[in-house]
Amino acid sequence: MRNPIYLGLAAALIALPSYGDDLEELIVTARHDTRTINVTDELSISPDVAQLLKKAPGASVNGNGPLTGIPQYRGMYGPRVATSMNGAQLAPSGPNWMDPPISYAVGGQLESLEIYRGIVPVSVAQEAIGGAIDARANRGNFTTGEDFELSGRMIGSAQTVNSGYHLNTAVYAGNRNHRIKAAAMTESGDDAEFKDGDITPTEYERQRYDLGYGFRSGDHTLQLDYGYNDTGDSGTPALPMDIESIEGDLYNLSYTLDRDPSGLQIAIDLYASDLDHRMTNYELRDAPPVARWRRNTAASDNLGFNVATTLLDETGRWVIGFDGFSAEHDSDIDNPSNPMFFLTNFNNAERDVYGVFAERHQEFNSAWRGEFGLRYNRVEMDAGKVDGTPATMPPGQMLRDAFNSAQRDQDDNNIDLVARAWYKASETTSWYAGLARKHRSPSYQERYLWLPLEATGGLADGNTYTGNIKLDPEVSNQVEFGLDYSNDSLTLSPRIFYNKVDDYIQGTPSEVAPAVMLVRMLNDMNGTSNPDPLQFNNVDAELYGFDLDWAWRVGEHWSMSGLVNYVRGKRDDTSDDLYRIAPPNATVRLDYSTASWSAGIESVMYAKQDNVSDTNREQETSGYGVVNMSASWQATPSLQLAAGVDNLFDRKYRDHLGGYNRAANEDIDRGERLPGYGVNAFARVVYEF
Ligand SMILES: [Cu+2]
Repeated sequence: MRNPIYLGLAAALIALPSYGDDLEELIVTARHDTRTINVTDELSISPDVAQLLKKAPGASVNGNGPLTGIPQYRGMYGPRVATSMNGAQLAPSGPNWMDPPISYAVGGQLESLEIYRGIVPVSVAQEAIGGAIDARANRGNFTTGEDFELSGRMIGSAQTVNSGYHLNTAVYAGNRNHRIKAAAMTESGDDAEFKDGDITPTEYERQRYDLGYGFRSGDHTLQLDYGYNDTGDSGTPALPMDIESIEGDLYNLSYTLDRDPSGLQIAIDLYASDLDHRMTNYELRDAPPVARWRRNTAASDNLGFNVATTLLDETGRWVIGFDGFSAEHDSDIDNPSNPMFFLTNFNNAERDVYGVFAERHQEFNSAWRGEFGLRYNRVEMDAGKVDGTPATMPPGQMLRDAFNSAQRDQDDNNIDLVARAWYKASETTSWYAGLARKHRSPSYQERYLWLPLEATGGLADGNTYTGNIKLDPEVSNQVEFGLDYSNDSLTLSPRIFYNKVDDYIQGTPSEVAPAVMLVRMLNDMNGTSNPDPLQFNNVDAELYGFDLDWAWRVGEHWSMSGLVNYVRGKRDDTSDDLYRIAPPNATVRLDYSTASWSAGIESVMYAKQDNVSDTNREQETSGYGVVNMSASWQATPSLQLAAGVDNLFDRKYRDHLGGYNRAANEDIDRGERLPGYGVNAFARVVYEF
């Protein structure tokens, strides 16, 4: 098999600079079109970092369980939204994304969490037709002296809705050449409550350990990071199984050359992760009859690299680079009470992406600024042969034999284009327009799911699917316009967008006769009533809408802020709507702050969602509003105390993105949309030294 690490090393050597000292000193203000969520200020006690994204315009979260939030941005989610952590990509071990990439970011240790607004620059992510998220961990600081300086951060929080707690300690030591980090986190919670009972199973437990070492000499920095994730029994009531374990080793080696002031930067990342996962349908929820117990053991091995060079000149900068990411997936299903039963769900399903890009940031004059990007990606996929007990039945046998004799290796060549421009009309007002054409090749589930199952990357729609090896890549054609207004007291950033996606990958009623036959046969045998399966196919879709964030400072202590999000997703080839699209929503927040303490109250309002997908048998959801409040007090320069209440009025509501209940529960019917959490009082202590 190709080994991207060696390619990366070779590439790194080639990329080493032949810089001269004649580059002119020039200061260019980088103006990322991003929203940075200030992790220290945001008072989120959720164990799920994805929840923080709701503070950014256009972003929401598909929830399948307390640790499994899948970011949604302007109606797109899953592999359509790129996530990187310290420059590293990661393909979840769970075929249902029980461990979405962002779940490996540790909230209390983040230096920043950024979400790119709208069209994603080609330099930022390989495949990002729906957005990009970048999480950066705090690695500590180099200092100026010989002596090591010690610093650290301890966080403890607790909440009432699930008796959950979170403890996180990070210790940093650094001098001018070395920095060291050691961190540990533990968290757990019971089943969450809502007004009429408990949401089961939503218990969770997770530990995380991180070590980092950095070496700096002159302009050169070398950094080595290691993380170990250990998730235990954790519920996912919107999915057919619950997490028994997610164990992950994450490795990251990076080198940066930062030639300030000449303005040459080189960044090289080599990274890998080794993720193992197990889930069952009988441990955390009421078990089905023993014959239908299922245990799924899955793994993903990830390897990747990025090499990027930034070169400043008098009128802007070039960013040129290349990257590779390789993910390999295995998933096996068995029944511990029946050694005869086995099923190879995915065997060595491999997906490699190799990309090369060039991006130009150009300052035309004091008013006009542009960004132009070109990226070529080659996507290579393959999967090994499969088998399983269901293949002892004729339709299963037909599916297996068809899959095993098919040409499973598939290559795509994708060319992405981005053009964006900003016009600064005055000191307060800047206009923006963006155009892009971007591709996403199918996921391994979409291509290689051979037997009708619900292993869909967390769609959680209750349908079984089969893949389609011959799928074409999605082609997204995007256009967006916006305004950034900012004066002494008011900032306002509206955007409107239109995204036409040719060959959008969507489950459609299966025309694979043995797949339909098998589901019907199993219904007869088991007395179940599963609907006919879907198959992943290329259709056409469009998504459009607008989003806005605003902030208004009213006098010295008072401020108001808010978000407005609207997105509509439709099929273009038939009259159906797209599945699991966030309803229109708005947040309004009022804050009072002094130097040492602050308090805020916010109202979060969601409209009903009645634009739902018939194909996915999606249920409509009513609108609702929730009120949250919080306060924080900087007791001493090193000690911060905070407390708050979410869902103050214990409102019973259903989050349209929250999925349907799949576990027996006397308080919530099966198939009913899951309720949101009830009233939740929480407290947090942050101690920094
Ligand atoms: Cu899983």
